[in-house]
Amino acid sequence: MKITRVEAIPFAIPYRKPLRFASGEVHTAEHVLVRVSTDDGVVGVAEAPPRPFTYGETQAGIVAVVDTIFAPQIVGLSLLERETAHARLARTVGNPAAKSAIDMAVWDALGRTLGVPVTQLLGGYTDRMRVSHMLGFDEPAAMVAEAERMRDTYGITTFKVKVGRRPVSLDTAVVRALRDGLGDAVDLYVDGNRGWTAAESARAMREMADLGLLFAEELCPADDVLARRWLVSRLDVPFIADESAVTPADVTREVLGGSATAISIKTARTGFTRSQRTQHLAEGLGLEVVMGNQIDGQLGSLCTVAFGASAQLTSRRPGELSNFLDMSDDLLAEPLCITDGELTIRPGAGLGAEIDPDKLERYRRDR
Ligand code: MUC
Ligand code: MG
Repeated sequence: MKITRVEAIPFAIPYRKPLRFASGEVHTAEHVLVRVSTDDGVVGVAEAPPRPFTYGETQAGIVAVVDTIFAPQIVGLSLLERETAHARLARTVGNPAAKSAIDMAVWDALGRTLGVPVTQLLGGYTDRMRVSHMLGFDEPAAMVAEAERMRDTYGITTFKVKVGRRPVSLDTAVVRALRDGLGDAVDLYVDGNRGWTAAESARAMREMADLGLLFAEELCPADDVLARRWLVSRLDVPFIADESAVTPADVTREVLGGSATAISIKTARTGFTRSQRTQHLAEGLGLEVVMGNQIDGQLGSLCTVAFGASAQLTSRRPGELSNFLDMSDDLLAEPLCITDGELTIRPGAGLGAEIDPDKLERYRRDR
């Protein structure tokens, strides 16, 4: 069970359709595959999606930090020394996606070594999650058409609508068109990626008060401390902290400070080890949790569902598990399938994921 090698392999797969939101846009999945090998010949895998507009990481930066700082700190540890691995990675500030991919690849390697699914090691609550699909910026008719396609093809009935544009009516018109077009049989919530001010957010939420939204997420910057507390105190739906609450300490600060009332857990930025700390904190604080999407590929989505399905709190709400559908291809040998609005975990050992060697050869960018 001794870790002998940690590799970071950059790859690039184009999106069929770019995803646009208030803090950025994504045209190509320029991610990093992390592989952790052991002296038993086991290889654990996970995926790091760089999000420079949220955490400052880039593809080249992730490869560099894994190769030069993290790999030397991890090689030689046992797969059972995960807290030691976590403490060593934590000596370096930032780099959440790089650290998380290593953490999840270690868990995957442990599951493969023991012959059990990671989701069972984490808690084993259920084997599936309902799926929520994230709708990026477009014209109202195009966003309604995409939601209808997701509903009719995959049975998805929960949608997170990206908002945060100016004037706010651009987005409120979309949400109204979705409610009018899809009716009350779907659940809708909005995510502003910090695009509006608190006052614009309050106005937009007033304009949408009759649309039965489930949640509002990160509508305005958390750094506007008093304005955000003011906003959250006026809302009658839970306000999800996403990019403002990456670490468990951030969650404590945001929630006890009155600037969030629910949280998004993203395995792409807190791995399994830290996501579990955040989950336990949320349970203690009595918070709603949504398993979020860091615009993950299939491997990242598999990590999200493995974690989300492992506990009651994290599997209660639909998880954001479907944006890999917008990619033109992926690395997994057997693609993920969303059926009747649900994604199930893979039954095999670890994450149950096999990387297709031909696809990796085709998309890797280090040769
Ligand atoms: C989300 O929930 O915000 C878009 C930007 C980012 O950091 O994550 C995605 C999805
Ligand atoms: Mg968000």
